Amino acid sequence: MSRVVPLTLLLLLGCGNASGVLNPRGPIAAHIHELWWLLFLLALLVFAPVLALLLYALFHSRAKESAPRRDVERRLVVGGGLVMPIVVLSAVFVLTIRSTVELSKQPTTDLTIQVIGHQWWWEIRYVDYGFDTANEITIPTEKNVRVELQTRDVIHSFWLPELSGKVDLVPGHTNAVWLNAKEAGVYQGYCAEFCGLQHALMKFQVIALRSDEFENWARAATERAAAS
Ligand SMILES: [Cu+2]
Repeated sequence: MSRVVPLTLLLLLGCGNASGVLNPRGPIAAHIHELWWLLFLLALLVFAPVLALLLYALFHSRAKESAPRRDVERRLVVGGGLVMPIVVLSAVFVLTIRSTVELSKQPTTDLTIQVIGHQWWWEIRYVDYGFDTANEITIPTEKNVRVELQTRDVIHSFWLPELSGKVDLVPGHTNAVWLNAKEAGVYQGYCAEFCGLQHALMKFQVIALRSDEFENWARAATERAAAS
């Protein structure tokens, strides 16, 4: 018991970064959240019977060989070893393909932002306005924001759990992810690919502002950039 409490606390602390996955605040994250629950339930469908059989085997001594027993064993092998994997893996395959198709659809773009990964920070370029920031991405709510992802050194991964899935930044290649925040607020983002000694510190924030507030902010930032 003395070890259970610290271990449980350690596991819960490990969930800190992933909390946003279970709290989606945009359409892409909501879709991933739904897929996560479906896969979890399918995994439970396999795990629960296996655990039940394991407990049964632990607490019941081996019975003598008999024709009815062999019949039960045959049914277990065919049902658990053939039918169930086919049903579960087919369901996982269909769900995965459905999500891949859904998430690869490209919505109309209201705003384009370039994000460039560096060891160990994020360069943000507002190409529609002509100014840059670092480690902080400001977006308008209820708009489709296309984020173009590049890297200047190694592979990084852009992960904003409450709004989108993970997308890698690959040298010599441009990937893209769409953000659409339903509510104004601050969303925490992470690099999800080990990229060197300070990888764990490579975080960023997305600040979602109402459209009119975003336009005021962008105008002021453009003026500051022009004056400097
Ligand atoms: Cu990293």
